[in-house]
Amino acid sequence: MGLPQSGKTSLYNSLTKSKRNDNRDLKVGSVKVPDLNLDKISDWYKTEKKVYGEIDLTDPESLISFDSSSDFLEKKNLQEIQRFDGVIFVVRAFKNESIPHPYGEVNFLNDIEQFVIESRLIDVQIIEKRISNLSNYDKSLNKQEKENIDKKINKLRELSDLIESGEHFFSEKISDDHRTLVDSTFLMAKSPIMLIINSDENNKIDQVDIDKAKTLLNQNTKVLQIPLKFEEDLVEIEEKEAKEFRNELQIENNINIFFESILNISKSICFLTAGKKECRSWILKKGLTAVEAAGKIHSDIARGFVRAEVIHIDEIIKHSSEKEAKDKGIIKREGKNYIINSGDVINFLFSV
Ligand SMILES: Nc1nc2c(ncn2[C@@H]2O[C@H](COP(=O)(O)OP(=O)(O)O)[C@@H](O)[C@H]2O)c(=O)[nH]1
Ligand SMILES: [Mg+2]
Repeated sequence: MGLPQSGKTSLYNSLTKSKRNDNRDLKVGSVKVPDLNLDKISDWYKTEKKVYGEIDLTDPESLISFDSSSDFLEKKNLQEIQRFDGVIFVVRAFKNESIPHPYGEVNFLNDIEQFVIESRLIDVQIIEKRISNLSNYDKSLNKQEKENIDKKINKLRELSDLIESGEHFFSEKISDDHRTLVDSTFLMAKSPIMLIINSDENNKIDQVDIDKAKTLLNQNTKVLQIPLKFEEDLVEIEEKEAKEFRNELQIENNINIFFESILNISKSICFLTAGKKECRSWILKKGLTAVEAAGKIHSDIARGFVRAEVIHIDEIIKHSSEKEAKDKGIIKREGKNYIINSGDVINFLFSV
């Protein structure tokens, strides 16, 4: 999300390696998530095929442009937004006279303040929509059922007022009752947000301003400075040449850090399946179990789950072969409830 001309499409293009300039539609693209562990295990197995995990990235041109937030819930937007695991918020810090800024001046702290206000309005609208759906309840409901619905509606009203007044979603004023009511509802207030400051390639943002940005959004927000125009241009040239450019201009490759942050804010990890034929990285929510990880690969593997053979990437590559690791007995046998760790290499045994 972000103001028009902040660099959202540049970001989308540099990640999906596409050249999109059509601004009309909500666009979803798959992006391969770099995983150093996958590179390591593929080298170790001398694998024929290497498959990265993917995330969906949406460039929501028509989704939000701050001042049009009243249209926000129209069309298919609400449905679409419910799928999001997090928000990447892009602000403009680059100066360029020929690209107008919607507020007339380039001031990303101001843009963030507006974003925070708009986010609350979006939440209020989402909650209002829930309330209006609930209010249209079936007339045949009995008294008790109607009372329950009215109670829910009152709680939702309270929540909406609290969010509107700037209350933090996880503050004490908002109770677990309130939170449970919107458990499966997307709200900006509870969505993980990461901030990308789109700067000129030769202009380092002051740490003081970065700290201010963090405070405005919430101290935990991950903030990255990325010169997006530069990154977008790099997509078009060879990897080797791109590296040289980077070194010359001393611009870090923040794109890798970007993906780490994405996994982090969406509370996800990567685990691996590996063999000579194919090595593959899978993205999974933190804290999920072996059988849930199996289900991510195929429902049959989850259904017929027998056990998982698990070894951490850093352990297996100390050995000369899978057979050696097996013979030494360092590959563990785990059951359905084993909690998957980042970097686990897993072989699922199943029978259907
Ligand atoms: N000079 C300069 N122009 C940039 C920079 N980043 C983006 N732009 C340009 O700003 C315009 C807006 O970017 P775009 O990604 O389309 O913004 P969106 O409306 O948020 O999708 C594009 O023409 C970009 O090429 C930058 O760092 N420096
Ligand atoms: Mg755009």
